Amino acid sequence: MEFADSKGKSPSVGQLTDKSIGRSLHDRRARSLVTGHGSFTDDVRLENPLHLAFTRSPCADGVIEAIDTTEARAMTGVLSVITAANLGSVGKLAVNEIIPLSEPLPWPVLADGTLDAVGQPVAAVLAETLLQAADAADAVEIGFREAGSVSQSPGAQSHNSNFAGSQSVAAKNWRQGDVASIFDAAAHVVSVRVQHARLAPASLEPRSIAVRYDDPGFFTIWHSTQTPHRTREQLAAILDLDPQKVRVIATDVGGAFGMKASLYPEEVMAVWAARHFGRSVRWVASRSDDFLSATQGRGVESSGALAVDRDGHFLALRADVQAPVGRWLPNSALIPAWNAARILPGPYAVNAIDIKTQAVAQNLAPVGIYRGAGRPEACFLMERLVEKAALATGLSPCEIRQRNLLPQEAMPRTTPTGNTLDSGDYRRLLAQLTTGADYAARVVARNTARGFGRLRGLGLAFYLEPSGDGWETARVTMDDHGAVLVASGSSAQGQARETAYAQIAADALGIEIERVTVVCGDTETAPAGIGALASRATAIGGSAVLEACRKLRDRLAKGEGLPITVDVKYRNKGQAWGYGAYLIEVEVDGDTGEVQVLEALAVDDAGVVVNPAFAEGQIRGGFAQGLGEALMERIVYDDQGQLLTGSLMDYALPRADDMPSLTVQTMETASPMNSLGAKGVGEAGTIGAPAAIVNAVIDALSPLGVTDLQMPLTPHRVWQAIQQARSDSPAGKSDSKESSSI
Ligand code: SMO
Repeated sequence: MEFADSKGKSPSVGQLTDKSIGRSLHDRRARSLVTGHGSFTDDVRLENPLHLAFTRSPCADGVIEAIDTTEARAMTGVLSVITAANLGSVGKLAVNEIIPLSEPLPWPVLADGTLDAVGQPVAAVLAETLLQAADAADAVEIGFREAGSVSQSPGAQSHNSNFAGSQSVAAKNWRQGDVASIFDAAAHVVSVRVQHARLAPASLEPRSIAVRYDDPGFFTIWHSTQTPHRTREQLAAILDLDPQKVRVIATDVGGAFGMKASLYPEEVMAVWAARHFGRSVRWVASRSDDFLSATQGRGVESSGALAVDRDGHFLALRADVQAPVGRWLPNSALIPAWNAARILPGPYAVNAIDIKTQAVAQNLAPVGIYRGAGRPEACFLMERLVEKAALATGLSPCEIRQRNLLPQEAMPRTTPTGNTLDSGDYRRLLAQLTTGADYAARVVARNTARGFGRLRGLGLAFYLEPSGDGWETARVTMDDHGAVLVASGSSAQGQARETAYAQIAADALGIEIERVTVVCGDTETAPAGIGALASRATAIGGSAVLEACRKLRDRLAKGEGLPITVDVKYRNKGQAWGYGAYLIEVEVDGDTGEVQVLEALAVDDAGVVVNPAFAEGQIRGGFAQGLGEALMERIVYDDQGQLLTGSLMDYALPRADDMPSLTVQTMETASPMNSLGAKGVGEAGTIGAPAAIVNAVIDALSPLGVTDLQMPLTPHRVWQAIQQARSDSPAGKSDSKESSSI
């Protein structure tokens, strides 16, 4: 179809048949970002802003007796010091009660009467410069008495952690089948207990907010967030603002990983102060601020048992998941507890289950979603059980998985926890991995290495990655000249959304991609939407773009003149379940306990892939974070709830040279749950890598009799396990250190 534009040219639609979906086009934003021309929240210029700094709680569980702000108030440049006493009444952050809360927790912007965690904001200092604010925050004195014993931290302690003294705030139980009888009669029962360390999401850009105040009562807020519309809605609710007078802009966001999908007390304080003083306000977290008071991930402790028949078929699963939350709940605080349980029994055909989960409050930093958000925990528990079942039955790790993976004919499959696995061919994907990787030859090579006394191991893991459920918006406008503007309610933090959505729009409209501009992340220019989290932005947000473009094309075909704007609120039919399998080859140094990941191979099915390079980037980035969890990352508190890993000198993040060779392959089965057919891929590597790596290391140490290890597999832990195994087992003793090294 053709129509004349004002210059007399004819912008055409539907002419282009070359597909842009499926091509690895360059990220439109990449050049700016890698050359330092990005614009992050801290780059935003504010006129004469106040700077905000916080005095934080030195105690994990205390009663405030007095807060002395006299000295701080008298310091140069200080405008004000705010405590709970002069804050007035402030609302509370909304929590997604995916599991109903039995025990709502308070949400103080500043500590009110009690100290609930080390690092909790207690007093807010507003000053003319950041340094003045920080100095004055140091001068505020908090008088308090300790209130009692600190809840033990699951995952935070190195050994013997438990939930004693912690408070359950939400719980759920799924049951199906006569689990007890099946366990009684089973040929084999294997069990495992897992402690996930608490992890720091550690985005390159810490939390940041810049608030511009304009009379009368207008706020323009730059916020480093995954969910700008949520920020606006929640700020309006908490501070009783008119949402029409609040504009939230997520400019470039330097990583988020779930940690920036919720609003923080510090950020609410910044907006409160802008209103109170009628001035612009800026707050930027330091790295220490983020370690202390940003949401952390994982920390889940779980135990599970699997009943297996003589032929290696899985019969029944028992699981008990305990997921920590802090003393205040971010929006998605209950998601990890839910995901870590409801995704079980994973990709396997198990019909009888008894799965319990609970969220447990602790006097430590808040816990929220972190890349994977319960998915890695579910995968890890199941894949450790599968590995033990292989040993118990004498089947190979490949064979036992093939025997129990749901066959393609079983799709769609309603799982015993009530989820619908939408599509996929799990068995073919695993076969593609093991064939492509020449698994059989690697087993021979491993056994040969073992013959020389080397600790070589192979590890497999099969993971599921449910993407989010619900709706997202898109507004697509074609102007008089045929130029297309796509405004998405989703947002982005480095996923190259602008390019991927342009690819979708170009294909749907049959036009050159250069004609498409994509904007998102600004509540004024984008329709109200959800954001970039839960592996949902391509599957749901991309489908919204697709549907809007299809409607626009239909209206053009019916002869409507330009400009045309189409608004779509797209709702998916259900979650799209991405999945994949990872194979890891490791060698452990028996003298030092150091783990070397020799090679990693991945096959992922993310459904329809819009841009293979972006999908691969997500898999590699996710893998790096999964490697970090498996080998080195751990938040540590002492038994008084004092943070011992408060800097990047103490908290080990993986570096480029820690990454092994990673071969990424994909398989593509379109999801029937959304228009695009896409599944999630942003969390893939983070979910699959830890289980595969730990399985490989335990396999490497299996000749010594090692059967369990808790992450992170630091050289110290692995060395201890080796020493323990050698002193425990008669075989280990005869296999002397000398003969097994070199
Ligand atoms: S952990 Mo994600 O950003 O839902």
